[in-house]
Amino acid sequence: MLNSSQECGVFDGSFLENTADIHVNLRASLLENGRVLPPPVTDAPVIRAGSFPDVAAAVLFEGLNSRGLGVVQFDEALSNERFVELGHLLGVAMPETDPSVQAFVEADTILNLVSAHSRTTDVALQPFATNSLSLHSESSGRPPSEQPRYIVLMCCDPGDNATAAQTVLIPMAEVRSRLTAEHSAILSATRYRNSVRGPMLLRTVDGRNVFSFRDFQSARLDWTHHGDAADEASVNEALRALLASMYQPAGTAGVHWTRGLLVIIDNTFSFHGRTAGLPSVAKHHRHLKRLRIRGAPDPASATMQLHEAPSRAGT
Ligand SMILES: O=C(O)CCC(=O)C(=O)O
Ligand SMILES: [Fe+2]
Repeated sequence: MLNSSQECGVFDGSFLENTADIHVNLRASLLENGRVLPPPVTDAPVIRAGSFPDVAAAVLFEGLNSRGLGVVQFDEALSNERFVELGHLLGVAMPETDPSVQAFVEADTILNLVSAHSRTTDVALQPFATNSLSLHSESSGRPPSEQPRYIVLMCCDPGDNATAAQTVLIPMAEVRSRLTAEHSAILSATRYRNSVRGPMLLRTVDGRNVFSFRDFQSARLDWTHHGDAADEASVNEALRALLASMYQPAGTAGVHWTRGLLVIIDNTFSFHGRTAGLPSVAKHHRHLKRLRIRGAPDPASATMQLHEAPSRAGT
């Protein structure tokens, strides 16, 4: 018998991964086994930090426009001031207000991702530890207008080994291409139950398939389905297919961090995550600086802004 919410085509359910799910092994093999992934870009231009923003900004916007990824290698890490200025070219930087991360925040919007802790089960500490980070889109439960459009990462110190703790990228188009039409339809009509204003897990933006989704690993994911799926098991099967597709190795890249390398991820183009770091006997810790940018809806309008920006060349 249908319950009252099923009668009007909306029903709730919960997803819990099984250790036998395909993605569980794929995830361990991608994130935990010391694999060195191909870098997303092999020809990142080397640019003097002092010439910022003129040369770098054009390269970054070109990459963001064409494939949702901007990469430049600065000869030196940008100062906080210039890093913030680069963020302004993209949009409005989001303040880091979470009380649990305040010790790592500078100038309201810069998060220092320093892997100073060894492995921990405390989820709030994991970005600052040698843990891997499961694949996700940033702020996946928030309404689209409150999600960052760009994640800007700049390396101050790769730590003892540049290919431990790679930032992992997988294009959403690639993930979508491995799903059946039926699974995609279910994901397009399912959202996190607790995020009443949040988007469906899959939606279309400017004709592109965009996911808002985080792999919660062994934690339970409560969802609400608004579509035509037959039952709870059908929705969970679509979620399993999504996770299996996210962790397929084909199309995955890993950033090999070097000091001064700057990577901008369009949060509507790729999922990101991180491979595990080395145990923290490290002499010096991996250190990235991060900005989250609530972007102009279209990088083209950010380019407009660039042309209006005052030149800083040679200063
Ligand atoms: O540490 C990393 O490589 C990525 C961390 C991350 O997911 C983020 O800053 O949003
Ligand atoms: Fe992230």
